Amino acid sequence: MGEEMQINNQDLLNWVNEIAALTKPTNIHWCDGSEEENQKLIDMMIASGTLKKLNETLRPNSYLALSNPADVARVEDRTFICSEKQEDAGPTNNWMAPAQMQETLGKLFDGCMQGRTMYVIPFCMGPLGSPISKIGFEITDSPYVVINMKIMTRMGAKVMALVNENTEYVKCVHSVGMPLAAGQKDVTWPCNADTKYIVHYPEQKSIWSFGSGYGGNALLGKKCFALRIASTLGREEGWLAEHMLILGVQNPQGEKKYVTAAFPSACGKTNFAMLIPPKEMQDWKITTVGDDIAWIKPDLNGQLRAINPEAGFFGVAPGTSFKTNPNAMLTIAKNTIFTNVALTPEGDVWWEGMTDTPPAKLTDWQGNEWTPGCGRNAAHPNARFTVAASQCPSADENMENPAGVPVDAFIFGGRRADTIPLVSQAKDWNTGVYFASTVGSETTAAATGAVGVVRRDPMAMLPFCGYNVGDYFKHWLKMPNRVAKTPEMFIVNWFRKNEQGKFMWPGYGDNMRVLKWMFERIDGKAHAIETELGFAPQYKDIDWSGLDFSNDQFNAAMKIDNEKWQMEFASHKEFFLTLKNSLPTEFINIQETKAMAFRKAGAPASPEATM
Ligand code: TSX
Ligand code: MN
Repeated sequence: MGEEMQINNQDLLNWVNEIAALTKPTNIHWCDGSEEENQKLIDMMIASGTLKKLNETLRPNSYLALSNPADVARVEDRTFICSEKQEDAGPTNNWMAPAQMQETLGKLFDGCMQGRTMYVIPFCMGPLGSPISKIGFEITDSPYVVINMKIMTRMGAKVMALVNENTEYVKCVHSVGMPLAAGQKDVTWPCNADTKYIVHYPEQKSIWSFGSGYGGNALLGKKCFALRIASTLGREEGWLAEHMLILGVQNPQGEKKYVTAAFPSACGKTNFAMLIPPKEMQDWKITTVGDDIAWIKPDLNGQLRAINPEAGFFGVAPGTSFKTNPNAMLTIAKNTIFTNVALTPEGDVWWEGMTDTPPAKLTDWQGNEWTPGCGRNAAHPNARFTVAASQCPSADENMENPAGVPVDAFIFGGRRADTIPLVSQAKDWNTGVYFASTVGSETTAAATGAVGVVRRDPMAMLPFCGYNVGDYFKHWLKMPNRVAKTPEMFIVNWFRKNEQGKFMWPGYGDNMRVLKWMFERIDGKAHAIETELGFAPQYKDIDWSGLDFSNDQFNAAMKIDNEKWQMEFASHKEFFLTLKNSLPTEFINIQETKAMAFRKAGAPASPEATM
């Protein structure tokens, strides 16, 4: 196995030895990424009870892991950006001085891998050999992390072969934070129930994670590297690391464009990335490059090009069905790791929203017997599937292209019951960036207790920007200096509701109609009217074939309500105040100008207004 791999980097060897000396594992294993290695780890985890093999006929080569109930999601309040200066972490990140954090972590990591094997995972974010890709090494004491990293990244000997004495790489250290004393029996999901730290050192380009084995806390290539550290690298090197899906749109003439789209959580990013056009628009085709993260860089001609740094999908299972996302259901038909979903008596998986009628009997995500109406969730709401992107029926032909795909448009959206119209196109780059910085979703009871409060999530990056968010906005505003032509910018809202509380827009596959208008706008072919928010389609500008959607319904979904927008701009100002003095002056100007325009247009007649 790993013994045959060449390690041509002294700094790497020194670092691995240093971490081993600190964490004191029983064994060290260099991962080669081979099938044999993967199978050995799976067999070991089946024997230990961490994994259960699913029914080979119903769900070939697939496995179920159930986590500790105290370890089910990312821990944002335990996530830190440890830059030398607090100002560089900005007003939206937790910060601690690097020296102080190192002292804290030094104690926690001392001996934390005792009784365990330390795995060294060479991995590449992005296609091998791409000028946009980056290499990382994750040291972990979790075999579950290793088999997930094999799916989510390019991993093992093929990455090691690219490493020489000069290779730069991101150092990632992960421990579940539960050492085993001699003879102590392990648990099926080791973690540290009391202490968790997700720590980023943006100046050292290193990541330390302690106490959790779940998702973004433990698969350090994803949110920690590909967003928090990469956003910092992007700012230094002149590119963008974004929380965006990437999809291809092909028209009936075979012309193709690529768009990237940022949405906060629970807006259906994976569904949008795998969209199937309505029956009557089957001559349009949507293909998937990525569902979560995009690295976007100008090429030598000044064309922005995007890669998906990930090789797999780590998707939320609940809500995924043959109705909401057939491509995802087909993707996870085999070779998939499921975490915290329910188990059927036949040895298949189930989760809320997968079928209209639940099975009569299940084992729930905590391993307990479950029947419909028992009052508990069968699957945890944040239950996940881990699966190779290459298995997706809508996988784009350029998914593995080291050159990436050209970006023709950026889409930004949130989940808003009112105010935000179905679609608008920004008039210029700066107003597009402004609107992107103010997107957000209304809170649901589950998240905060307060219902209907807008939680702003700039570019869907609030939990993922590795530096000062004001500097991040300024970086976006500078992009026109780096590219030959800036992509078009669109703001969408699939989630507007009418007075009866019903969604106004059918969403899902019908979003193709909006994408078609965008496609033709990019070509300068589609008609639009000018509004206070930019450009907007009229009813006649949208393809309605096969959908019963009236002019009145459309106008309601598109309505720009003057009073609501006065409140909206006031709320932008409030949000900007929380970002303190890091905000670009461009935003303040846009806020003031737009707020004034809506006040003038909507103000009741008054002596002042008539002067
Ligand atoms: O993913 C969604 N998208 C994007 C799809 C390409 N969802 C699910 C969000 C939760 C993850 C949506 N939900 C979308 C959407 O466009 N729109 C809605 C709201 C909606 C929900 C149900 C219906 C219509 C709209 N219709 C019926 O229930 C029949
Ligand atoms: Mn995400």
